[in-house]
Parts: sequence; C-alpha cells; structure tokens
Amino acid sequence: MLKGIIFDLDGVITDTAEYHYLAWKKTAEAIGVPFDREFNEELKGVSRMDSLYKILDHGGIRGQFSEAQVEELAHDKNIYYQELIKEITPNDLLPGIKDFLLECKEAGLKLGLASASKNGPVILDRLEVTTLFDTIVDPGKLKKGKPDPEIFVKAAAQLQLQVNECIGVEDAEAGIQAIKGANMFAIGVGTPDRMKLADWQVGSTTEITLERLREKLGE
Ligand code: B16
Ligand code: MG
Repeated sequence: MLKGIIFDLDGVITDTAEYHYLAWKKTAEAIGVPFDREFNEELKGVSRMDSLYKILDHGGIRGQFSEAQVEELAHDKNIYYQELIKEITPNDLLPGIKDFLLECKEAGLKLGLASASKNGPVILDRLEVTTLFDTIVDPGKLKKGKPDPEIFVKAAAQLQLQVNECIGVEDAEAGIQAIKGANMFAIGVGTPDRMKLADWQVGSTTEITLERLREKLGE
C-alpha cells in the first residue's frame, strides 16, 4: 500500500537545469571545453564532481588537473550557480506540483526528497515548500550517486517505510534506474523515449494526480 512519495528536485519540483547549464557552460568554457545543451543532458541528475569529471573527459583534459584544481573548478561552478538560484521564487515551482504535494499531505502520505543537489534545502526554502517534506536525504553522505538506488532506499528508511510502500518521481534516466533499482514504482517526467524504464511516463508534472497514481498502482 502506498505510504510515501520520494521526489527528485531538478526537473520534478522546479527546473534548475537551466541554471546548472549556464554555470557549467561558464566553467567549461573558461578551461577551453566546448559546452552545449546536448552535452548538458548527460549531466542531469549527476553529482557536481561527477559532472565535472564528465566535462574534463569530454574535453580530453582530465589528466591536466590536480585534485585540488578540480575541487576549485567545482567550487567556482557552485558560486555561479548559487548566484543564479538567488532569483528562485515560488513562481518557479513546476506546474501542478504544489497541488500534488498538498494532495499527498492531505491524504496522510509521507514525502521525501532524493536530490543529488547539495543546494536542495536552499531551493526548497526559496520555493516555500520545505515544511511539506518529512525528510531530505543528504547527498553528501551517499556512497554512490544515481543510477545507484542508494538515495531512494535511504529516503524510504528515513521516512521509516519499506521500499514497497514508496514510489519515486524522476526526470533523469539515471534517476529512473535508481528508483527501479530500489524496487519502487517510478513516475518518469519526460518524453517516452527517455522515460522507457518508468512505470508511468508523463509529459508534464500537470498530469500527476493522486487519483491517477492510485489507478496506475491498482489501489
Ligand atoms: P549541486 P537532481 C541534480 O539535481 C542536477 O540534476 C544535476 O545537474 C546537478 O549536478 C546535481 O543535482 C548536483 O547539484 O551542484 O547543486 O550539488 O535532479 O538530483 O535534483
Ligand atoms: Mg532531476
């Protein structure tokens, strides 16, 4: 029986992808790596350090940087990013998602956040939805990032629920793999070709309602 819903942040609750794109573009181009929107797709749902290693590999220059220099680049990217997310307001919630969160709370479901972003708590505050969440997984304490299921398994444990009592919502292919690896039902926000592994694919967050979800779960 459904008792908890575990949400990804970027691409599900708000669209910070554009801000990540702009900050990574500035960082990549400063070190001579060409950066476009197509390549940016590969970074969705991927942690900050893993994203940076992908960029360095993309430019074939990973070997030219010491660990300390890599840390500094990641730090610089985060400074640009934090500057950009200062502009976030509740108007930046993706359409329909606040109604769904409220509907779930009213139905007594527990809500968790399973985002790879260390900026997640600040973003939830800016969106004014922090109090709707019962738990937030700290991505800094994970052994493995998505597509590993660890973050979803941990979110369920923090909610004091079994994995089969929870479902996950994601927009990245790596995220859907993580939900499925945790043995949960997966809602995938995105195009059918990118959300092939999802149990329920939706084109937009406006399509997600508790009634439709219960129908899909056969409850
Ligand atoms: P930060 P999600 C992910 O958020 C983003 O999709 C990804 O682009 C970003 O690199 C990652 O968070 C880490 O973010 O640099 O803020 O710690 O989709 O898992 O909510
Ligand atoms: Mg995402």
